[in-house]
Amino acid sequence: MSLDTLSRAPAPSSSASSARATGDWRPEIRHDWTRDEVQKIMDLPFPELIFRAQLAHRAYFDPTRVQISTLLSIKTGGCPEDCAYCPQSALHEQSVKADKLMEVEKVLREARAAKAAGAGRFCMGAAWRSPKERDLDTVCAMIEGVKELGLETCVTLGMLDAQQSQRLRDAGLDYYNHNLDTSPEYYDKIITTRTYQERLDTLANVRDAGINVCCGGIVGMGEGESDRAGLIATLASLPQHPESVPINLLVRVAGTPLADAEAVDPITFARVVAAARITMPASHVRLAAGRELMSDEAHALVFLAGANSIFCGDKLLTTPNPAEHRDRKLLASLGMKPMTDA
Ligand code: SAM
Ligand code: DTB
Ligand code: SF4
Repeated sequence: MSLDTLSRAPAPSSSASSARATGDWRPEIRHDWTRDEVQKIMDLPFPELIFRAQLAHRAYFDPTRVQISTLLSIKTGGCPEDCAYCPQSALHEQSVKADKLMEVEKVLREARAAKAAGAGRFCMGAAWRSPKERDLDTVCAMIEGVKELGLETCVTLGMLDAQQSQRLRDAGLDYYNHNLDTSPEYYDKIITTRTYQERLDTLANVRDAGINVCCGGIVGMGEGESDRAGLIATLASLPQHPESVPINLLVRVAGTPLADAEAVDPITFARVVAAARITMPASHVRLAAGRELMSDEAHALVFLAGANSIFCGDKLLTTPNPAEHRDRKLLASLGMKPMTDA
């Protein structure tokens, strides 16, 4: 979908009852986005950018619906990787306390509560470089149990080889989350213990096993505009777009090397989300970490920019997330609803 194609798109109809206001028009799904093209999109005058993001969004989704995921840390802390943003790295001066892998029954209790609270997808995260075989047995049991509750399943366990990916698929896993985090060029300022190529290899293994891919990155780690464009261009040029694209606003955690990173304003953040929406129009774009400190107005802006997924529940993995009642009130005030609601 070129900028030209987008500008030739039909104007939305004025019918309030038509959620997909662009009728049958669909922006072309491309896999050859360049950083320059993405940069040009991100730099558009804001009203133009939001209009284009809305056109792309409405061609594939009902813009009043939000996909709700719940996150649970099934194995917290003690991670051998050195990701500069992460409070779970054992290599940072002040990291969270390390726990053992949770018991299956305890995880299923949390999943039942998430379902009762309206979640459609249950995501389980482990602070591992990659899973050990014995741990994978337990995670597979968790996946089977969560699926039986009628929830979609997602796990994020670090690097996976082809065989591990297949085992997870056989257990019924729907999504695997593994982020690229930033541009290829900025990556080694943030992580030195695993390479960008290793991340791409894990994504290919997951894809080849037939699991849906959840892959995005983080804004606010001191990267430049060109790195943000580089991240989106890399994601949008994968052979198949990730079905879910989490865009995290850095949660600046004391004791991590990025604790004092310069804050990114909501307009800059919304520009990145809009670029993700325009370049990957059929994907769920998630407003992921960073919502706790975002105003309702900033949330509204990011939804207008094309985000249509959030994590609900008062905790992400180790850091706070808005309370459930705040999210319920926010969605109601915007006239938006969870995708699973009638
Ligand atoms: N250990 C696994 C891995 O890194 O692949 C899975 C868990 S890891 C916490 C999942 C993702 O959470 C990271 O790739 C990163 O994008 C995001 N994340 C972690 N800490 C964050 C923070 N402080 N702010 C924003 N996003 C963060
Ligand atoms: C993703 O992109 N964001 C989520 C999920 N995938 C696993 C994690 C956010 C973690 C924020 C820091 C924390 O709570 O530890
Ligand atoms: Fe470990 Fe994942 Fe945190 Fe990196 S992001 S330190 S791999 S838990």
